[in-house]
Amino acid sequence: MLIKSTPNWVIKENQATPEHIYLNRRTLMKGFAGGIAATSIGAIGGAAFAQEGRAAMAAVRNEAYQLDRELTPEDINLKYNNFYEFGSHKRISANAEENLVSRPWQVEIGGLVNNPMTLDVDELIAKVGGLEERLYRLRCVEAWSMTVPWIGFTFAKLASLVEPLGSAKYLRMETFGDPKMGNGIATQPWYPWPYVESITMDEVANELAFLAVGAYGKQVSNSMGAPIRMHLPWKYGFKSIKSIVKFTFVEERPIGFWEEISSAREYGFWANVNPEVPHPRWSQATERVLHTDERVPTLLYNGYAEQVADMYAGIEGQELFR
Ligand SMILES: Nc1nc2c(c(=O)[nH]1)N[C@H]1C(S)=C(S)[C@@H](COP(=O)(O)O)O[C@H]1N2
Ligand SMILES: [Mo]
Repeated sequence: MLIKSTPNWVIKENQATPEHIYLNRRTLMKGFAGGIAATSIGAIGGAAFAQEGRAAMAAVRNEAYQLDRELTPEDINLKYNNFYEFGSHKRISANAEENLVSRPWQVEIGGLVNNPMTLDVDELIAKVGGLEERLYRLRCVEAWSMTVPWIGFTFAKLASLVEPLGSAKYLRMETFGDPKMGNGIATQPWYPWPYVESITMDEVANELAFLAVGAYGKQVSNSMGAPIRMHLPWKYGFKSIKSIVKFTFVEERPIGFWEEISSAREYGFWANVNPEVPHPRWSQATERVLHTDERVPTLLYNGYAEQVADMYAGIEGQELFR
């Protein structure tokens, strides 16, 4: 089989560069118009595209997913992060940019499935076929929020590739655990590395459950969890594990990274957003919108009740909101 060196979802630079900047640069290159020095041509090109060296990604926006607020500027999403593998503070961006080697990247999908596979992330993307863009809200358990234009595919598509068996009850996900790549792993040995998260098979099948491989029209940045991370917009952000290396369909409920750290007292398995259920140390009634600094009311299931509430009917006795 012929393997194309450039996957067909990577669009060419001239298609990705905003039109006015592309034309402008071409004009400049042709005629050196207006006495602009050659060095500034490079600067214009650099600013227009691939300032972080990430390839552009083409995807059709799925209009079913609308936001009730503005899109968070890209720069804020790139530079305000939780990614403990690179340190336990929000400014891990430069460290992740420098040290996370997100390609080539092997992804293992196995456990209780008919068709286990280990493949390169770009091969996986090609295999699922058809990326879409979705605008999603993200609500961190720390009571701040942002919105993200993710590019990716549903968990359901991943599941249909490997065909889970009837005995599978949960999907377990794992982040890379190499301390040479994430120095926070070495400097914070008291944490239960690698980062693990999991969801139920109902949640795997839910239309909202999304695996992101891009954001803002490009490959997802290292700081945001390159090359592949999950996003479950109705749950607190800690569920949405980054830089995934392994998906395993299992029978027993796995214990998540934060669940283990807090002995399930502060961060539980379900972690569904609910303004009426406070965290043991703070209220969840409102959230700070990152780029405007506004405080707005938090919504049940982060505003996605219509798509997800059904999954929790009959298990209200469990700690669904922590
Ligand atoms: N591997 C890994 N995944 C992770 C985290 C982490 O520390 N390590 N932090 C989580 C938390 S608490 C949040 S709020 C989101 C933050 O995603 P963002 O930095 O893209 O906003 O990632 C989640 N996924
Ligand atoms: Mo978070």
